[in-house]
Parts: sequence; structure tokens; C-alpha cells
Amino acid sequence: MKKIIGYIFLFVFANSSIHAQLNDSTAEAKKMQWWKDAKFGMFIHWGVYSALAGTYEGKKIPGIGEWIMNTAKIPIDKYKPYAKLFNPVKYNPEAWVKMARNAGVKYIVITSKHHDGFALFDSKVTDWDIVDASPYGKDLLKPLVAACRKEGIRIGFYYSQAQDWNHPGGAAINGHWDKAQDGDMDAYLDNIAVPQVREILSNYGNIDILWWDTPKDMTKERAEKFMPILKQHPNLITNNRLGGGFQGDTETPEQFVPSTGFPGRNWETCMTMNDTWGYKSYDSNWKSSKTLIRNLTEIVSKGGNFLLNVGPTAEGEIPKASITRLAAMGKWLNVNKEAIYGTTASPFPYLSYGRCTRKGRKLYLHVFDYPANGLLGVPMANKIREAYLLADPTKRLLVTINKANQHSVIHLPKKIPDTINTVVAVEFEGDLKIIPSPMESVEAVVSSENDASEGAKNLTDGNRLTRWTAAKTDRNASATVDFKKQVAISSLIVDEPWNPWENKRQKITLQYKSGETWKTITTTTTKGIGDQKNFKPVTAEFFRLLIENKEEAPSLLEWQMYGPE
Ligand code: JFZ
Repeated sequence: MKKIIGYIFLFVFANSSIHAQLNDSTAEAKKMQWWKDAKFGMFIHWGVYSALAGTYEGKKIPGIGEWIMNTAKIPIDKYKPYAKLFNPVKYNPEAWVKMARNAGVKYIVITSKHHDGFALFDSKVTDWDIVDASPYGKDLLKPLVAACRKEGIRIGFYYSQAQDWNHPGGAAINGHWDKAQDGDMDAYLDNIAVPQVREILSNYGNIDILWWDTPKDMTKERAEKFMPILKQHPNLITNNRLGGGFQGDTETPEQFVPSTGFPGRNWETCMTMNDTWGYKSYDSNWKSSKTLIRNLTEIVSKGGNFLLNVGPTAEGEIPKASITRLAAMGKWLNVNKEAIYGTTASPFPYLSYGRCTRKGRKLYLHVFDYPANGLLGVPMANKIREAYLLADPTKRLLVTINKANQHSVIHLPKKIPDTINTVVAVEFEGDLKIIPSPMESVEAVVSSENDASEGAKNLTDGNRLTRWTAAKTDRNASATVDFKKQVAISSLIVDEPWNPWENKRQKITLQYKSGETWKTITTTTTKGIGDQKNFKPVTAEFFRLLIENKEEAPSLLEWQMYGPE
């Protein structure tokens, strides 16, 4: 079942990536600027499913909470009464927005309609909405939009254009389970989805983001139905999930941080704080504040945005665990905001001690792991004018030069203020001169390739939108690089072409050649979304990857390796 879902997504996303290309015309750049600077958004998944809270007829239903109707195959006439229990009397949009602003959030994206088809606004084309079907009886979006405008927070609407489990003709991943769902998808799009998108884009002033989702059964013709509306909103930012080959403005890796980012594309990782988007009363698998702060940092260091989810209850309360985590992020951001907002991606794809962000001639070194000797190597040829902790800007840090490679070395204090992430600001002189990654100048030799479009050249091109795939019948493959000289390597990054929910796996082994024998450096079993492995430096001329995939031909988007700074 999961597999089928995977194929649908692979097809749609892969298809849209084929058409992906750089679009840096000035109008496009202008439209995206606020979003690129913003870095941190809050996702809100909220609807009738919040009232079920993960339980149906006394049974805990596995999986993500907002999918409960699909997962438990709840018939429409059994699901609809739950709208009476979705009565968010404690909803306080001003408090939500203030809380988000204090957390450092710059934009909010809320589910105006999720896959269950329930609209959080007063839709004129259906009664399946908050005003007509819930005792609450008031539009939930309007006061949120007003609060956002007041607090200077941008606002986006999520809209499930294809999947709709309560309107006839709406699509359903894994198929319909209730006769009442059957119908003509084109009629559903014409009578429900298109008019509703017009409603959410017309009735709330200028909306900043439209977040499409799950393009199940969306052909080019179907996607084109939305184009006349979109044309009326030239500043609207849309994601890549409309389907039909439309790439939108942003890539949307879900529940993971892509190992090499998306060079040339705007992108946003969306992620849950526990294991569900929609509220589940018994999901307490919360990520730590440390993980969330480091995720934000890692994403920003790769040029992306972080859209972090909260799932309010049916009463209208954001779970306490989410609030404390957002507060911790806000506290960290308050000290270190300069190193996040308005920055660009790290010029260094790898630093043994953490991550880097950049603003012109200023680098921000984000220290995750305090180096044993207290020294931070900066792998560039530039002279450093000054270095200091963002937490203590008046105290200059000592900078010396590493005789062996001429890199600057920053001397950290014995104790640094934040074990999650201490930021060192570095001002350098002149144009940045980076020591190039060893992989930049080599092409891998592979044991087989599917065809020229999925050939070896895609492995080391620095672009995760192109892939290498072995010959169809292969289950084991290898890729070898010859650096033509001895090179020290201490980090392996591989990128893979799947999504987390597809449950793909590959066994990847990195080896180096010592005399005539290959010796293993590290092995990893991936989860289909890439991986990074750091290790003690190994110096050699030849390195190779062995890739085993039990299910299908081995495939990778990227193979990168880096040496110690
Ligand atoms: C999608 C939604 O389905 C999900 O409910 C949530 O809104 C998220 C942000 O976006 O994520 C998916 C999409 C497809 C699958 C799982 C989650 N799938 O096919 O299993």
C-alpha cells in the first residue's frame, strides 16, 4: 500500500523536477525575497480530525492524525458528526500569533481545507465547513489573518486540491472506501476545489502563500483549472505539490533535511514536532528543543526554510509541549537571530564541528560539537578581521593561522555559552576564497547506468534534482572516483530520490583502495532520503561506494565527500 503511494509521489515529484529550472528573473526574485529571508514558519494542521485526536470507536488508529478517516476507513456518514465536536471555543488567534512571533516565526501556513474536505472558512459551495457544520459557527481564518497582519507575520493557506474524502469525485490515496465518495473528479474540481481556492484567495486580502498538497490524479489539464486564479495573484508563493508538471516556487521535502539542499531551487522542509500533523492525544514522541534548533540551523545552512508544525486540539489549544519548544527556539533566536534571518547558504558544505551561514563578508559558524582542542578551522584562504561570539560581541576571539594549510583558526573560550548551538561571527576580508570540495573536479565511474539521463555524471554534479540509476535488473552497483592524487576524506554525504513514507532502503559502503585491496571506511543502511557519515580522516587516491538495493535498481541523486578543515 505504502509502495503505491510512493510511486504516485515519485512520479509527480520526479516529473516536476524534470521541468525544474532556475528562474531568477527579477520579478521572481523580488516576489521570493521576503520568503528567502524569513527562514522560519509555523504550520498549523487543524480540522475535524483534531476532535478524533487519533482514536476511532475506542481504537487507537496508527499513523498521522489528520489521515484517520482514510486509515480507519471511516464512512462519510460516520465521520461527519465529528464536526459537532470540533468546537474550538478556546481559540485565541492573537495569542497564537504572539506566541509564534516570540518564537521567531515569520510566517504561518494553516490548513484551510485538508484531505477530509472540511473548510475552516465559510465556503459558499459546500456545507462541509466550520460555519455550517460546527457549533462554533464562525470563520477560523479571518481572525488569524487579522492577527498576523497586526503582528507583521506573513500568512499562507494550505489547500488539499486533489484529495477530498467527503465531496464526491475527490481523490483518495489508496482509493475510495465509501460509495458516496465516487464521482467525477473534474466535476469536483470545477464545483468545489476551484471555487474554494478562489474564495480563500479573494476573501482575506492578499495571501502570501498557497500550499498545495498531494497531487493524486492531478493531470496537466486538471492543474490548469487553477491557473486563471493564480494569474490574478502574481505575488502569491506556491509550492511544488499542485501536480500536472507545475513546479511552483518551492520544493517541499517532508519530514527530512535533504543532505545537499536544493541548489538553484527555493525549498522548505516541513516537519512535525512529534509524529503527527493533526492532533493526537497520545502522541508524546516529541523532538527535543536541541533537535529543533539544530534542524533550523542545518536547513538554513543549506539555503532552505523550516516550516514547523503545531496541531491544536478541537478546543483550540496548542499543545503545551509545542509551546515550550517554540519558546526555547525563540530564546535561542533572540541571541542568534543575526545568524539566521536574511542569511544565505553555507559556502562550506561540511564543517566537522557544525554548520555555517553567511551574510556578505560575515560568516556565522554554528558550533554543535565543541572541538577537543577548542580550535575552529575555517577552510578558506581569506584573512579574518575579527571573530566573536554572538552571545558576547564585545569580546574578540584570538585568530591564528594553521601553518600546514594557511587556514584561519579561531580560538574558542574554554566554556561556550550554548551547548546546543553557539554562534561565532567571523568578518573576513576580500572576496571569499573557498577551498573547493575534492568531488567538484571528478566524475565517478559506475558499474552500470540505466540510461544517459540517469548516468554517472549526475552523481557529482552538486544537483539533487538529477539522479544516477543502475541498470534495471541490478541490485548491487558500485561507483568509483580517482582523485589522481592522495586526498584526505572525513565525511560522506549521499542523497537519495525517495520520500520518508516510501520506506526505501539501500545499504551503502564507502571503501578506499590501499595497495591492491579495497578497505571499508563506513557502512550505512539508509532510509531512502540520503545520509551523512563523518569519520576519522582517510587519505587515499581511489574511493568507491558499494550500493545494495534489495527491491530495485540502486539509485542516488548525489555522492559528495569532504576532507577535514
Ligand atoms: C502530506 C499530507 O498528506 C499530510 O497530511 C500533511 O499535510 C503533510 C504536510 O503533507 O504528507 C503526506 C503525503 C503523502 C503521504 C504521507 C504524508 N503518503 O503518501 O503516505
